[in-house]
Amino acid sequence: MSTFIGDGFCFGDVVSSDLLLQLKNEVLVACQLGDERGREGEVDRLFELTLLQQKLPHTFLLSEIANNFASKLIGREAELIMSQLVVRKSGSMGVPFHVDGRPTVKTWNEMPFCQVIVGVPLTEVNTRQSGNLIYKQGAHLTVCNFIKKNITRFLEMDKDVAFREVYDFVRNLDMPQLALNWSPGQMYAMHALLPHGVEENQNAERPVWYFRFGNPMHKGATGFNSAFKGIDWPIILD
Ligand SMILES: O=C(O)CCC(=O)C(=O)O
Repeated sequence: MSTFIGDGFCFGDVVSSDLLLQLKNEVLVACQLGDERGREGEVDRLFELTLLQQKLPHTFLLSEIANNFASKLIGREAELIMSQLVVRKSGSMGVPFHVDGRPTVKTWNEMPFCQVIVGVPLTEVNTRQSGNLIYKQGAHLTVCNFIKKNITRFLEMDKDVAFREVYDFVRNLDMPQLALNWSPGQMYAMHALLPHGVEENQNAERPVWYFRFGNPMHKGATGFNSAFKGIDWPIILD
């Protein structure tokens, strides 16, 4: 059985089938209203909840359920930084191992730090090569130690260069890996520093709502530094 602290991953409650049905209906609306952005060769769709939540009441309810789950894990009221519906189309490529930050922002100061990611799959995944989430068990602690050791140097570097170093470290980490299957509505949480990726999808479209929680006030170097000292990051302590 995985645990959030030891593994960097854990399952939570299963969302009720009534709610799941409503959520699936809202996905269709989200797909019409959302900001569709192709990534990795136009193979997936990504919709930012913040733009949509007024129009999607059940999705908003889901974000509150995810918030309760994240709050229990971090031991205080979790704050939603960002959320997305990620639909991996049939035929989509996989995503290599990475940790979560915002590699697209230009400087450390633009970077809100995400601490916990909650995922809610809307469909079943019961076989490999179906857009399964993969992760390296317990590797968030190794990544944390690597960043702690290099923090001063990283903060003085160009952000992209520092991130590349972290990403290279993450990809080359030789640690046990797990690929997940799930039932519809099976909520899960990952530590933001847990190396994870996604398998290619040769099967049905695979939608997952993601909710990212953290401290929006802890931007850039402040967030980075305090996070890894365990201040406001109760999951990892020295
Ligand atoms: O499940 C997905 O398709 C993407 C998950 C992921 O790697 C992420 O959101 O960081």
